[in-house]
Amino acid sequence: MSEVSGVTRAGFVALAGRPNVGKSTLVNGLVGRKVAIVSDKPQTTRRAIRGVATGADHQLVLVDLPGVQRPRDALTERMQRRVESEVADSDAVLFVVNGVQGIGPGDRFIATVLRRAAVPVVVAVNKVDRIDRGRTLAMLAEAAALELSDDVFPVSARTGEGMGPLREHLATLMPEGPYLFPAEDRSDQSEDVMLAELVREQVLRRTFQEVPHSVEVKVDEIDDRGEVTIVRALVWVEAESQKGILIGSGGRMIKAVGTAARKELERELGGRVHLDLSVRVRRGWRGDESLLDRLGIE
Ligand SMILES: Nc1nc2c(ncn2[C@@H]2O[C@H](COP(=O)(O)OP(=O)(O)OP(=O)(O)O)[C@@H](O)[C@H]2O)c(=O)[nH]1
Ligand SMILES: [Mg+2]
Repeated sequence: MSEVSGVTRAGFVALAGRPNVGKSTLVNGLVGRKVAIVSDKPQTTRRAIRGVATGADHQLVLVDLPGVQRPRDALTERMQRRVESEVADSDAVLFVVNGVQGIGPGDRFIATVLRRAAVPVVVAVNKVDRIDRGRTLAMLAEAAALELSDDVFPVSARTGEGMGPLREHLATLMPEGPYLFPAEDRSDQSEDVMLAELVREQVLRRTFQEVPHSVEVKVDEIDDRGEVTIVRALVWVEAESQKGILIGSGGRMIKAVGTAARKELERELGGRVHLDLSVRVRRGWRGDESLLDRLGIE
């Protein structure tokens, strides 16, 4: 073991921020591999996913969280409760703001919650690849004016700019101690949930308005037959009309989702995949507490 001589630090970093600011993209960047799905639709992340980033002398367990917003149903209520409990249990919070949009009331609300939590906060001003230097400096000043933290980092989760210094700094905030996960681990997600999320990501890319929020994917079967792995997944929607949209005229939409998702599954599993998708209407699944339990959204 290389750690015998030196001190190691390990702990939990919870990612907080409004929907769509780039929390999941940042987690993937820090981990160095895709562990969380990403989309341009708010509320992409529904579960608290742990991504593990292990360095020479530190391990960050990054807790990717749903974006903070006003709850609308049992699903979003659970998501918000989870954010608060994960923040309270973490060793540091990475508060992510969107450099393109500036700091708004939603960010100020989150800042109030984080102040109460009494956990050290680091602020990341993300998406600096989309803004010029003057605007970046103005954003850093706005973030510092929240008076949450003296540690404000400009980053681009997309290009990787600024990620090294951010990571080094987060590592200094972790308590001394042994690693919490094996160094080769990247995520705590079960395989069936990861595969279902990769299918949902492809649905999110192709749908609009209420449809992305109404879709959940559940993988029912993963059958490894050697030369090919057969994956069967159910795509739930909340209404017949949404089912029509997802299937598309002549089945074109579901075929496009299936083809793109199969490629992602093949990358993830490292081999050939046969993906079988069925679309089902399941009215009100977002309000069904026992179903949310079974889906592991808690
Ligand atoms: N230009 C640019 N886009 C980014 C960057 N980081 C994330 N994005 C984009 O921002 C959108 C949202 O990214 P996500 O990582 O899904 O955001 P999130 O904060 O996890 O969103 P929720 O899970 O909905 O709370 C996606 O379209 C990303 O590609 C960045 O550094 N630069
Ligand atoms: Mg996310």
